Amino acid sequence: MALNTRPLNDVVALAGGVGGAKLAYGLMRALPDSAHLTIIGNTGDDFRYYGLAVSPDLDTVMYTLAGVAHSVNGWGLHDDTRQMVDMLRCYGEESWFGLGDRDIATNLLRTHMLAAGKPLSEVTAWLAEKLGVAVGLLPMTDDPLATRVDTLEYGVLEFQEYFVRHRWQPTVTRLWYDGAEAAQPAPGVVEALRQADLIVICPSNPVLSVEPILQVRAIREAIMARCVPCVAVSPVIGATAFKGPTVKIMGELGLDASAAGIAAYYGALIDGFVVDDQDQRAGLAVRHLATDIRMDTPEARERLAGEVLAWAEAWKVRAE
Ligand code: FO1
Repeated sequence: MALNTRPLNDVVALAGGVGGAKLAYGLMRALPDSAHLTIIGNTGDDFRYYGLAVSPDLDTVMYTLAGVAHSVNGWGLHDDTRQMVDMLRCYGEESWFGLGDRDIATNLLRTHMLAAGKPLSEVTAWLAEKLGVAVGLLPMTDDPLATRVDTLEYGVLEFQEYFVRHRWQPTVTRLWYDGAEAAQPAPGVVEALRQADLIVICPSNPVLSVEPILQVRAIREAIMARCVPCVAVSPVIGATAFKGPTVKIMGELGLDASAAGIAAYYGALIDGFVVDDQDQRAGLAVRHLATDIRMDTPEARERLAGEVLAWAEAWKVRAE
């Protein structure tokens, strides 16, 4: 039995929206220049908005890493305006999706490049490079894979309808991932996972943001086949999610949304779980690190990421 004792040169992080983007930013800042960071982003939230191909989670990560994300919302661009949406409202059209005017440029270019036959992974790499993002940002898949939500009040909803239009208030009765069986990992995703010295599951919603990534079978298999540590950072503190519906939706689906419940949800996918100090006595069955996991400032993101890296590096894990 050999223990993997490589230093952390290659780190791969699975990220959803705002919480994932914050830790991705921290990892980017905390890793030495010589290390490679690859972010695998969720595309289960992607949708068409009046023909525009919108990839909310990829853009949230990209804007955050580029330092241009909206400082309050976490998604969209800093200092953006909403004149296009206001004009849609004048026409009596749907205006519930607050796409910023400058954000339209990103989505126009994505739509244009996809229509010209380029895969999402290539488009994402191009956009990220133009914004000066120096880490790898890969969509989990170039294939269609859409999170769908069945609700008590409205029946089946597209993800953004559930999340934004109805502000995640409907009661979720079922969640599934359309297209998951056929979806292949985007080029570079499995290679990055195989090459990784550490895999991090960011503090994103386990069922809405991380599970779509894991539903790409080859991604789950690559993580299960790892011989390096895989650690997840909790998206909850006590009974509260940082942002969004993690606790509400997991409860509606009969899942335990406590730190211990989320660690159990990931099960054999993880070797360690990072929880808030408040949750250190939460009955965790997995090796864990308790620290302050709030990421309200850039410094806090970098500190948390640095602690995660130092912790994982120290225990050089898993028998092959
Ligand atoms: N989230 C909202 O809650 N309201 C919005 O109006 C909204 C607009 C939006 C526009 C572009 C974009 O990239 C993301 C946007 N988001 C908005 C965030 C996004 O829909 C969700 O946070 C994610 O899909 C869940 O991670």
